[in-house]
Amino acid sequence: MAKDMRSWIAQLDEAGLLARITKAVDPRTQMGALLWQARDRALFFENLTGFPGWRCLGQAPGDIDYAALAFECERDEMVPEFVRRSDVLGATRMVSSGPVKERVLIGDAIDITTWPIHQAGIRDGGPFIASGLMIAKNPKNNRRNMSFHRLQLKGPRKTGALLYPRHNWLNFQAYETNGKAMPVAIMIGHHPMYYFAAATTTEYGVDELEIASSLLEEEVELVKCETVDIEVPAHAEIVIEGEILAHVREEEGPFSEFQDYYLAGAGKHPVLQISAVTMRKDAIFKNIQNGAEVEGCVYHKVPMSGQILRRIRTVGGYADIKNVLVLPGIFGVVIQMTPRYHGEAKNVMMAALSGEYHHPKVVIAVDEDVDIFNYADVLWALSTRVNAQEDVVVIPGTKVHAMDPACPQFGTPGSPGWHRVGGKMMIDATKPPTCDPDRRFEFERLYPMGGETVRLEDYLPAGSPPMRKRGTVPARP
Ligand SMILES: Cc1cc2nc3c(=O)[nH]c(=O)nc-3n(C[C@H](O)[C@H](O)[C@H](O)COP(=O)(O)O)c2cc1C
Ligand SMILES: [Mn+2]
Repeated sequence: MAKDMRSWIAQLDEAGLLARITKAVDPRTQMGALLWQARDRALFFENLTGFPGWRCLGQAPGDIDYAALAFECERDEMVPEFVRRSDVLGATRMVSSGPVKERVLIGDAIDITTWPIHQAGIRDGGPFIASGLMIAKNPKNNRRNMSFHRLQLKGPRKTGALLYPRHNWLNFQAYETNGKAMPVAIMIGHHPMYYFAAATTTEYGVDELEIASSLLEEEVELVKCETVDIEVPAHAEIVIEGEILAHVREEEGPFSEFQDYYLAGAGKHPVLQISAVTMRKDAIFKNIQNGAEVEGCVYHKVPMSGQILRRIRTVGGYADIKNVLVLPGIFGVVIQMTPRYHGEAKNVMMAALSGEYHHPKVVIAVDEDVDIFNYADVLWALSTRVNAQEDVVVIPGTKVHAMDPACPQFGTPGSPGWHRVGGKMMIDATKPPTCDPDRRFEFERLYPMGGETVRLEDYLPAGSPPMRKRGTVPARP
């Protein structure tokens, strides 16, 4: 059976990570706050004020701590597991029909203003679909690309579309320079592996549906669209078909974005005109709350960490990289590694700062004895293992993410020249390398006497509350 959003809901439920909300919730005024607060479980809304018959899923996963459930591994293993699964592209297969074709709506039968699209943040320019995975083709070779593009609700068959200058923007440029609209299909609601795949940036021309297949470890079944020449997953909840109009730009934004800010990116953006909708007869809507540490960012953190891990482990032919974790707001990256030579950590960090993604501008290398999922531990390494005059390097005048408000902007959002320029920083907070064992030994972390056998729980009075995690004894290095 194909893995889809319903099998994922069942998996979350079984793991005790799904809360069913039967009390009435207004997506336009209340859902954003509820999703924001649900950091350690997914929410399944069954009663939506103003949207009878609809159900919605959000924060699924809302935190990196339980995103690993989708990969069926431990949290610390998730990024290496992403790399292992996506090392070889998977496959897609055409099928004649599927659940996403249970209802077919064409033209004026469509009214997306009746969908439970939520308003995420107080300054958002209205409700946005943040869960839409847009599939478009390069008209020169017909290769597919799938990526997230926020869609601002603008009418029954119309939305805005923010195409950040990456692959679908390149595709759109290929159509628009010839005066043509870009046909697109947008999928809403599927297994989270589609979301991790859509947030993966790799070489232009690689089909993210094949990445989804490799992450799912099964073939992805596709069906033909009704009004555009595009193939879409047969087991999605909803598919929107339409076109991004040529030479049309309209005010779009602001929107709750990945850095936890609203304004960067707002401006004049392309417009989607909808021609068809296909969906399951009891379709479940997918709402994504975006921000520095909510569901939207989880989808970025795993593939970005994975793509960086894949890239840096080949620096110098081999580097001993243990793990990578992108920080909240996703402009920062922590690399966990065992440096073998003087200067090796800097070589690795340079590679991490200039990969496929535009976001990384601060990279911190720490040693294998630092818990990169514990920001306090990372800051401890930063403050006890850094000699700032040699371990901190700033590279000025690099191209940074166009939605990084800390750096000056060139061009305007929605125009071909849109970008920002600023500094990138690397901080070597590793211990001296293994080739210098005496110096390295000076940084051995202290370990409590008796720590291998003595446990405080066994000495506390019966019925005492459990110790908080910070007090547990780490494994002996
Ligand atoms: C929740 C979420 C929302 C996103 N919104 C947008 C968006 O509005 N516009 C955009 O161009 N990219 C957006 N992205 C980023 C892209 O999907 C992502 O960087 C992807 O790797 C780009 O695909 P590409 O490399 O094929 O161009 C979003 C990502 C996530 C996780
Ligand atoms: Mn792509």
